Amino acid sequence: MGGGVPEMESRGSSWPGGDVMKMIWSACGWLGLATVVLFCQTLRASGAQVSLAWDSPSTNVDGSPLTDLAGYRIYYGSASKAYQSTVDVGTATSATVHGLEPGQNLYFAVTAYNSESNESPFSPEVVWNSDVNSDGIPDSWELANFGSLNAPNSGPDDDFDGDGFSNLEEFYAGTCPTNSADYPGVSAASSNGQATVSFQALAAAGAAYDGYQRYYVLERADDLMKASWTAVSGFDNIQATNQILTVSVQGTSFYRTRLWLQ
Ligand SMILES: [Ca+2]
Ligand SMILES: [Ca+2]
Ligand SMILES: [Ca+2]
Repeated sequence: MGGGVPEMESRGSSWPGGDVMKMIWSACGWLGLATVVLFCQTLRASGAQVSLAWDSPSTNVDGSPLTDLAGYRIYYGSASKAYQSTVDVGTATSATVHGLEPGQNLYFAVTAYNSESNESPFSPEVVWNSDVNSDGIPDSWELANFGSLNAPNSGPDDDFDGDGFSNLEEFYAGTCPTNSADYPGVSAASSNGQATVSFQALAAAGAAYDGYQRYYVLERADDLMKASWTAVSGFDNIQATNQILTVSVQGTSFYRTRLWLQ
């Protein structure tokens, strides 16, 4: 009956995994700041590879210095927060994962562990939108719309359906690249003497947009020759949820939308 045994039992029964909790909250405080980033992806013969980097935690939850950090583990898989693979990278704060398959998005998170093998919870998740042919368009979008990654006229600068918008622009806009009647734009209407301009803010939906939201700004110019476009008040930085946005028009003016993913 050594003196240390009751102490261990006591800690175990009153606060299971007490040291784990310290690591948990420490990691939340440091890895919780979206500090895990994908910083490059490249293509190799064996498939794609993805590099990740993260900041190291430096304190415990109680504010004391974290002095027994022993390493990190990368977790990843094809479904969010259901990771099938693990890589122990030691104390390195960056790592590269190889051999990824085209068309399959992968979700990554990192944990930290200490010298007692206590492990933090997962960091915020980052998504790798598979782009093994490095054309700037997620492979899942290419496969869904063109059937393969190298179909004729499926490149980012091509305009497969001839609607005036490139495939890359249609990816950003969320319109169909194989339907010439579906393209980004605004429409004008008039009712009871009041002219309006409207457009639909298409939500970023589907695997190709994992981790991204689509935003819009509606801009107006009174004189196209001067090309001085300004955002319409109340129609800037609009997060898209498939809502239809309408603005009343006074006099002669010109409208356009700009959109982006972030
Ligand atoms: Ca691609
Ligand atoms: Ca097009
Ligand atoms: Ca189209």
